[in-house]
Amino acid sequence: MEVYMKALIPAIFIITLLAGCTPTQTNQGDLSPAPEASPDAMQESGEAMMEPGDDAIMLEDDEAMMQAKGTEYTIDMFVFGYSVEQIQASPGETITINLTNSDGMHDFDIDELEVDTLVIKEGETNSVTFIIPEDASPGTEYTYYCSVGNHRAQGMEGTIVVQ
Ligand SMILES: [Cu+2]
Repeated sequence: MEVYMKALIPAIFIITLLAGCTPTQTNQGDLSPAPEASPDAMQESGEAMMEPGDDAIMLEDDEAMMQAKGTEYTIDMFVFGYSVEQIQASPGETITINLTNSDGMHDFDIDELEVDTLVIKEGETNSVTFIIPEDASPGTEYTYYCSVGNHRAQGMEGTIVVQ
C-alpha cells in the first residue's frame, strides 16, 4: 500500500500541473493520498516539472505540505497570560500546543473546538492537539483562555486566526 501511494503521488501531482489546476486543501476525505505520505517525492517531481511562471503553484503546494505535518507551538503560562498571544492557522491544520507553566495554576481552553485541558501547576507540562475545521473561513478567530479563577478577566487569553 505504501509503495503504491508513493508511486501514485508524483503521478497525481504531475497531472495536476499539466491540467493547470492549483492544489486545493480539500483532499481530506476524498480518494487523494494525504500529502504527508511522501513529501520528498512531491518535492522532487515538482521541481522537475517546474517551468517559468509556476512559482505561485509551487508556493501553495509547499504550504499544503507544511500543514499536513501539523504545527507545534510551545506556550508558557504565567500569572496572567500566555507567552504566545496569537497563532496563525489554516483550515484543516493540525495544531499541537505544548504547555509549560512557570507560575500559578492554569489550563488551556478553546470553547468552539472543545479543547479543555486539565489544570496544571507551576513546573508541570501538558500537551493538547486539535484540528482547525476544514470549512473555517479566513478571518475566523478562536479564543484560547485560562478557565482558572478570574485569570481570563485578567487578560489570560490569546487568539488563533484562520488565514
Ligand atoms: Cu490561569
